[in-house]
Amino acid sequence: MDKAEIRKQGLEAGADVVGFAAIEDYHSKKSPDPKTLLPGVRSIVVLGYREVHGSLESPNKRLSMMSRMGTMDLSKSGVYRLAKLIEDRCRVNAVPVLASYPVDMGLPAMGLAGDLSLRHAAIAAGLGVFGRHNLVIHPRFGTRLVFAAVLTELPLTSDHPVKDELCDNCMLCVENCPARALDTEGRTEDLKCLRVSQPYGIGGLIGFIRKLMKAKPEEQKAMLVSAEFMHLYQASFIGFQYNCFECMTCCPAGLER
Ligand code: B12
Ligand code: SF4
Ligand code: SF4
Repeated sequence: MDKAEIRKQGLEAGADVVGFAAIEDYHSKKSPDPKTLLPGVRSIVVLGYREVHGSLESPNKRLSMMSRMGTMDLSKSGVYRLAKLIEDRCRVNAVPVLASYPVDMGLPAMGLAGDLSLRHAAIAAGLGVFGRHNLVIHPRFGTRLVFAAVLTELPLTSDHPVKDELCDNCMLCVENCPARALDTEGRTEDLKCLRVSQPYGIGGLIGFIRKLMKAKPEEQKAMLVSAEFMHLYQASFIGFQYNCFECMTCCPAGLER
């Protein structure tokens, strides 16, 4: 399979964009060496799936999250399908990398670094550039792309990098971030973002358990039927719940609709 055929198959599997990076062009200082994921790795196929605009912009953030999960499911089946096709047709190994979780929850990453940095992979694969919000902006789909990837042993060349500065520093993302997590250029303050964007994530769970342990028996009974506990329960089986998508929705850069 050549790049054109892999791209065609990726698009047929539901991706909106497909890009290629030779492994030498992928640089992410804080991420593991890709050889620890696939010893013979030579290239990365990056697939971008656009978010559903109506859901992303919905005032009901449950619908935005639902749409994110649907988009991630689509990307999951896309990368598994493509990886198997590459293995069958080219007789090389391939490794799908999912859009988000699972990630290493142990030290030092503690859930804050993926096995492959999909933003750095997307940039190396010619799918966009970093914006002031530290997310990748695509020339057509803007910030509204979810990425997933397939590592392969095929010697594929990188696509041309995006040369344009798509972010014009309008600062809308910084001003609209409810957590003020983007105030420092080139750095997202992870914990500030997490507290607002995932109120029912690990931080919320630890806070709830601490309060529960200190509460009197009657208060404990009430806490276990509270909305807070119900949200935590739901997060425990759906995986995670983002409540904030502001930096994605407010960014006008590159967005063609
Ligand atoms: C852990 C994680 C987080 C952590 C952040 C940890 C971190 N510092 O990266 C938290 C929970 C805070 C988070 C938040 C969000 N995330 Co997140 N997250 C991830 C995940 C799973 C791993 C990221 C990782 O490995 N980071 C570690 C290393 C690579 O980070 P780093 O080297 O420190 O780089 C950081 C900075 O240094 C800076 N940076 C690095 N190099 C350069 C160069 C330039 C020029 C600039 C300007 C900046 C810059 O960018 C990074 C942001 O802090 C990825 C999926 C994946 N496997 O890649 C998704 C991912 C990055 N998240 C994504 C999204 C959309 C979000 C949120 C909008 C949440 C939401 N509602 O969806 C927010 C946005 C926060 C923001 N504006 O930065 C998307 C980004 C898509 C895109 N178009 O870019 C990804 C790729 C998921 C996906 N499959 O699409 N996320
Ligand atoms: S909202 Fe404005 S400043 Fe932020 S990334 Fe987009 S174009 Fe750049
Ligand atoms: S997801 Fe929300 S809280 Fe996190 S950086 Fe983006 S706007 Fe800020």
